[in-house]
Amino acid sequence: MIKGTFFCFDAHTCGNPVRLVTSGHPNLKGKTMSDKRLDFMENYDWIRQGLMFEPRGHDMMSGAFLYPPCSKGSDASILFIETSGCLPMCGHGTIGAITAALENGLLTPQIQGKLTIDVPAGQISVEYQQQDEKITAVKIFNVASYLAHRDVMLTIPVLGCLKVDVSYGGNFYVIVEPQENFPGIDQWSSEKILHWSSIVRNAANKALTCIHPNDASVNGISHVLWTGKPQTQDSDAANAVFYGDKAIDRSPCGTGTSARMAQLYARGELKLGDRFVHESYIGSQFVGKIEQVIELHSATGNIPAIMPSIEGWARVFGKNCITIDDDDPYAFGFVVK
Ligand code: PYC
Repeated sequence: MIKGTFFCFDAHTCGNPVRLVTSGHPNLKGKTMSDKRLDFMENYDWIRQGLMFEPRGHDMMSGAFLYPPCSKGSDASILFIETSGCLPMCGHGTIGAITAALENGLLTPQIQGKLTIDVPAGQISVEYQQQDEKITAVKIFNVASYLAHRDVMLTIPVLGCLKVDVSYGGNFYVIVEPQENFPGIDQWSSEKILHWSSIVRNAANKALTCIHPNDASVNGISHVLWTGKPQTQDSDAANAVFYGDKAIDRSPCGTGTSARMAQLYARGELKLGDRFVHESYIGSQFVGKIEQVIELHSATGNIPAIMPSIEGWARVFGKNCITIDDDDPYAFGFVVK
């Protein structure tokens, strides 16, 4: 029996996939996108599994559903789906989803060139540039981002000790910079990055508690951001962001770039107003900027934070009508370990 039919626009943001699903949305409970994310994870995760995992998706697959706005003044809401679950925020996912939605008339901005979007991690603003029918650039004004843990020593069996920071940019990231036991992403193969990433993420999650001060449902380290020398002279930094079980982000990663700017700001290596060109593992670029410096209020005190922006582009390359039929033994996908 067919459990669901999903019309999708397939796109990529600077190389990383985005599947914008435009039909088959479940009716989600809750007032905020954070509530709706929890309802989706509890009751509709089969949709994510069917659309993201093989054979309909792959290790890097990520996607988004557009929903009506939850807050006053917003134009729409986005629910993110991915191989690893439902992220509180996804930068490349937002750029791809907004591009596909605007180019196909699925969003009508109240103000030309600007949008306000509710996401599970909060409310974000978006500015976009358009040439004829094409959206040529999307700039996200992301959620407050902050350095959560600094100079943490992790002991990784076989590899040795790693000194890491943990930073939040819409998801929590362990950030590993070049050091004695890690020469930099330019010196490691993608196989090596994939091998060590889940081990480092597990070790960091065992050693540290990461809970967002204003939303306890946003917790745990989900991503590892490895750094190293950029491939091009006009990039300020480079990364390989690991997510899910086997993925390296092909884009420079929006929430990763936000987390990295928050870390560098806290360490005095970036300042208010600085532009930060961040390069992905395949050499594509996002332009980041520290737009504001703020105090993030929480029950336990104020946390110094930044309000980052990230700008990138996406291209839509296909239309897809996908069914999930429970007659199919692989209706809900599979992962090859
Ligand atoms: O762009 O924020 C991002 C992202 C998260 C995971 C993959 N990309």
